[in-house]
Amino acid sequence: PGPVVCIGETMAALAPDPPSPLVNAARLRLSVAGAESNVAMYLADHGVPVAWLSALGDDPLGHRVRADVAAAGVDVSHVRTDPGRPTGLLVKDPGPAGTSVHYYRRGSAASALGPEALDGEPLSAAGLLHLTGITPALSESCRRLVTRALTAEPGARPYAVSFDVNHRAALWPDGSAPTVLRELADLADIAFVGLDEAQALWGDHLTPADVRAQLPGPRVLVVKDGANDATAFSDGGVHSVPAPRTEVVEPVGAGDAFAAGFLAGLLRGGTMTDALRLGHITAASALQVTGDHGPLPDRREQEALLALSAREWK
Ligand code: KDG
Repeated sequence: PGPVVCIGETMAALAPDPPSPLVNAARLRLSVAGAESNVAMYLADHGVPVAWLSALGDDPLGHRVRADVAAAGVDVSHVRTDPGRPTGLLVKDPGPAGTSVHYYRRGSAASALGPEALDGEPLSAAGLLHLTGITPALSESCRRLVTRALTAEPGARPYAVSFDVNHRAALWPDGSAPTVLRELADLADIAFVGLDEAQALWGDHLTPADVRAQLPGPRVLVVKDGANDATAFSDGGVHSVPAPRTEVVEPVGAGDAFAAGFLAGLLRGGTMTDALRLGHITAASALQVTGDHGPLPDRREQEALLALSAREWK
């Protein structure tokens, strides 16, 4: 199969350092935040050839985003520079009840992406396209991009599409998220959703099996339940793997890391159990750092973890 292509917006991110409510903060740390480029960076860590396709402003924050994603081994040669629009910005506000996120992304360069991003390179050579439920919330043209990728006629789409629901409540003020995200996720070949996310969107008491009943379309559906299990539903049946116990420094980015590990496992030709384990191993790398992107265990350590018996893994 050809390389993986991840499409979506990546923003510059500012966070008080040390963590404190923004109103009292004196210093901010600059980093880079974007669900799809996180997936791309972790895929690159796993040795999977991967391109990130997006648009950035012709501004210093855009140059920083491009450089950071490229430094992780991701092909950024198809990222467009839009001189008329800024790079999006995310500002974190840590508080006693958790960290809230403030977006400054309306009218950003990436929000002007549209379905034409799917024409020509790099999609013409791709084996897998990874999208998330963030993109359809960004603008009308971004929604058309995701809809076109997922509804292409058989044969018009030589690549599989993977879709992580990634519900960001702040981006859906009109309340349409439950309907739109369910319809889009159901069209994907591979879909990811957190159980808490599915419950917030589609019903308080859903079990993973109920989520599968809501989303019968994807060939592979992964329902993640945080520190508990991740369950994959596929033609081959239902496979659950518990999350290893991990010290949690900051959870942001762990969902993206999980998706990358799972996809890398499938692309290596592993079993569903191998793919779920690699998802958990990759997520643990994100949980142990304050940023979105932490270092993976080396390949030998990964192989040793994949080789454990089910009882040893627990
Ligand atoms: O998955 C982590 C992302 O949520 C974060 O990096 C920022 O992409 C982001 C968003 O739109 O919230």
